[in-house]
Amino acid sequence: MNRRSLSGFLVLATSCFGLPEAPPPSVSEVPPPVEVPPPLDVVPAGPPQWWVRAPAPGRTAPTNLRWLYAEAQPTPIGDPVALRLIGEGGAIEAEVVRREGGQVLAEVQSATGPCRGLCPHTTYQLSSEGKVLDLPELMVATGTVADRVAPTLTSTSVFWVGDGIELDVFASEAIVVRGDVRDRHGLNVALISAPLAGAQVRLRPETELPPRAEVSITLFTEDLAGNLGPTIQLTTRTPPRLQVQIQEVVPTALRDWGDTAGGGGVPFDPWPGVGTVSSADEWVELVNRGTEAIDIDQARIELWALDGSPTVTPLAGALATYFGAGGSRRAWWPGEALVLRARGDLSQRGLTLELWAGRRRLDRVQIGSGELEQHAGGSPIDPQRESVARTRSGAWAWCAPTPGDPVPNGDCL
Ligand SMILES: [Ca+2]
Ligand SMILES: [Ca+2]
Repeated sequence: MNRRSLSGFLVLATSCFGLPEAPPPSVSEVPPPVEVPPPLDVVPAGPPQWWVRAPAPGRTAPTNLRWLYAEAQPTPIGDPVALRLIGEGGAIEAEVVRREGGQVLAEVQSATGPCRGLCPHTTYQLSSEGKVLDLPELMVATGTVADRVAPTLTSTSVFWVGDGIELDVFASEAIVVRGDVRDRHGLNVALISAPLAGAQVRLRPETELPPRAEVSITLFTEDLAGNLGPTIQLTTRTPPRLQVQIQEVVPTALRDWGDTAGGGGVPFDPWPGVGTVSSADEWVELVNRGTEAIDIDQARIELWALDGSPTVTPLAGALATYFGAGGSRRAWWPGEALVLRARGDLSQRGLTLELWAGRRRLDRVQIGSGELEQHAGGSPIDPQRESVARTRSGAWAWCAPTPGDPVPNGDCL
């Protein structure tokens, strides 16, 4: 499966207003999903291939083009510092001003070509460091006109992703967005955008923001021809810091934890049933080690089970959950254990479990035979101790299962 996870996000109420020259952008209800890291994809071998992303392929570029957004995969070694647009009448320079992975945003140096900008009705090829990047997607073709019309923004929203914030900006055409996050105490963090230009841009702070902080955000927008769009100012509150730990893993269930028959009808509580035992009885126990209750719908925490058939289980989408101290999806109490049935089956060994909240990994345990693994896994060596659990010393051992009890187990081998 694709190991990149797709997450939806919750929109937070924000105050959001434009400057007098522009109508206020509306706050959208449901931002579209976006790819969140981690960097687990296999990087294709060979020299980088380039694509022009903006101006969009197949659309004519204005003759006063200022911004060019191109992407290379894999990321070139030694990022380019300049691109060159080569047309029939001559070449025009484009200086790379922003880089993010293989993405580059280049500013067209309009004084360098023969036409004070791009020449009309001309098809340009890109080159980098003297080498023409000669794929069809690399063409930039101009029409006859310059773009003098400012972009309009259709919506702006800010939302929580894990314990960070991100923003979406939607515009009437491809735009470049710059911005920063500030507070009253001197905080000043730049926003970085992905893509670097587009009609839909997602922004996130370059560095972590303090938790539970009142911050103000300013966004400056312009279109690809450099026409300034609205400046957006909004205020929001950052989310609390998430601290969640993996406490127990039962990758080889020996009891009917899912209560197929009997067991009180509460799956994954400390009283297993007497029915059939299968992989559906496997579970993972997490503990909220933070100081505040977690709304698991809002926090967007994901459990990644990386084995022969990797799965991603958003906590809000677990096949079954059991809150050990009466908590709920809206309020997973501080110190409370949450037992969940993840998607798919867990391998007995060669299993890495990771907890992700947005772009931050909260915890990880590796079960297998390698040097980095915390526990060897395999079949339980004692039928009473089928749980791979974090002990009081922090080591991992076969322990008697205690689903719903956050206290590390003393009954271990
Ligand atoms: Ca039960
Ligand atoms: Ca427990």
